[in-house]
Amino acid sequence: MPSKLDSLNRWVDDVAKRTNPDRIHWCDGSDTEYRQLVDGMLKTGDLIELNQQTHPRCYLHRSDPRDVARVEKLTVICTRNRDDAGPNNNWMDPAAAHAKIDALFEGCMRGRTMYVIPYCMGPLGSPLSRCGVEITDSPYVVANMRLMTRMGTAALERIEREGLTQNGMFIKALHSIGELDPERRWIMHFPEELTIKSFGSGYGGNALLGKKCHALRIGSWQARSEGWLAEHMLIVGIENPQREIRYVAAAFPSACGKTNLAMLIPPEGYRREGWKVWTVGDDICWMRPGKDGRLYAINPEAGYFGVAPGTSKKTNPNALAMLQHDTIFTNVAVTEDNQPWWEGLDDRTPAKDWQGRDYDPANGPAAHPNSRFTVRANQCPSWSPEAENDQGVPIDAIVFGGRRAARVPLVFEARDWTHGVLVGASMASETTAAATDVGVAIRRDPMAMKPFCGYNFGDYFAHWLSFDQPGAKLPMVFHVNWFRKGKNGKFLWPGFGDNMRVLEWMLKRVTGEAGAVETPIGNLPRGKDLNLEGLGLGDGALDELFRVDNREWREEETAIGEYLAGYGSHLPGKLKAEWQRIVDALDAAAEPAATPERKAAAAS
Ligand code: OXD
Ligand code: MN
Repeated sequence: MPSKLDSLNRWVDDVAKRTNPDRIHWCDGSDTEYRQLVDGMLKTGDLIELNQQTHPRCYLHRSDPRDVARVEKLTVICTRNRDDAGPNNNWMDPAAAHAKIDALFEGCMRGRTMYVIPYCMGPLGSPLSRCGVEITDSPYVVANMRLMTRMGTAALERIEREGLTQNGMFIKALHSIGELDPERRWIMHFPEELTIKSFGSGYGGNALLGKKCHALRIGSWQARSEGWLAEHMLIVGIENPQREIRYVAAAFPSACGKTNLAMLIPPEGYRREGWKVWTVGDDICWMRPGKDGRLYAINPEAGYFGVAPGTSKKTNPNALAMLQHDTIFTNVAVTEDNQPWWEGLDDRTPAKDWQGRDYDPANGPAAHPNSRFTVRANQCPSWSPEAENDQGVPIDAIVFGGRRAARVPLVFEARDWTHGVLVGASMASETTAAATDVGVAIRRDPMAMKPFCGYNFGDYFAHWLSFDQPGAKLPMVFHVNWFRKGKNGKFLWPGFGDNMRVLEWMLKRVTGEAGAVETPIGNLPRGKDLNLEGLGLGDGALDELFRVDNREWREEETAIGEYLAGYGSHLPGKLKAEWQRIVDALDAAAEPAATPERKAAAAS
């Protein structure tokens, strides 16, 4: 038998009996194996070679056009008790769900190879890491898992060690692309059984099961029972001119700039002074309290599965640099000389669109709006070696944010942890192309976890609140909105590298070096608190960026209150009381707009 662990062998056997593959391949994670997989896919057309002079070992995958993003309506949490999944999730009874999806798996791998992928989420030696085994019939998934996780023999050894010695249990993650038929597609999670079953999609989070399914949905469930947090957050280290590095974790919904913030290059003046940014992770963060009361975080992933459109020399030069070699692109366009191309990259005209058709603007964007790159994390020039630290990195600030054209100021600070949890729970954002079926303009997306929390959000908020223990040294909590627009419909804030100015303020709040003014919704920087040198923002833009309109916010809080009430008896009383405190403060605020403090302070 290929593994020392009977339970693993038995599961692989059972799956093979059901799915009937021609061959079973246990993945070792070696370079040779990767090369063979790529060669095989080049032969079948699953991969297309890109220009090897400009982009060595870079390939393009064109997905089925009906399979281009996560599908939230087919994503299900299956728990014995419906209430445990909560109103934030689609729910199915586990027995009914197994029956439904097992019928689809019946004989589905006939003529195919079944790949067994042992993987570890997080550094191989870290006590914070967790392991799983994905079984799939897609070599594209195997190649992506190799870039995105620590996969192969070393992971299997850890799984065997844990399985044989402790009650350590690996996640069983079963996947088949089936026929890629959207009518025969499900992404099912059984957190009580540490099991995932996904059928009918080969795309991203639907198919690379270590990512959203394991590291977030099942991860959040495990995290609650074990006293940690599994979050949809980037992790970034900010080094100041004194060579001190402080770490920030930030939760933004999909396709709202987590990758760009994680790889930010500070503005010229900052670089001259010695500021540097270190990338630990761009999408997922697992955090747990250390002995000293601080939260320590690891990035469970080993690669980036990032959105390509919009990535350019201006928006994210680090990402562009890392995408020049050893990258798998999915659903991007290509230029005449076969280089990968997407909207926002540069002003070249592509030759073929994401479906391989001759480019015709009448067909829409050349690259699919949710086209992606998959690349090993350490290819990023700003990659932090601390990403391999078994103990994780200490987090000083947690940032929540959304894409909001109106109402929400550039940045504000929560007054304490409880308020911070409310700020996270109240998050909302305009929807993006990362999920195809959401269909609303602005949706509530608590902690950016709406599509990813594996249990009832009411219980999740309670879990967050529970970290506020005597002796805890919790991070400060902030909210940002890079996307506020002026009357002319243009973004007010330049974003990207200039977001460093906001990060600097946050970290100086942590150390007590920067000031702020209190408002009913939280503490805001005044003009003098933020380094805006060289930005050339007019007073009008500045005022609008920081404007807090109490009447608008009263409306916002009403909507938040209604949303939170949807969690009924699961909603923690403490969170409700905190919401009431903000509402009372807004009602008590005399003037309709709260900018006068800012103006007065800026003038002084
Ligand atoms: C992602 C997502 O792919 O959030 O990271 O959709
Ligand atoms: Mn994500």
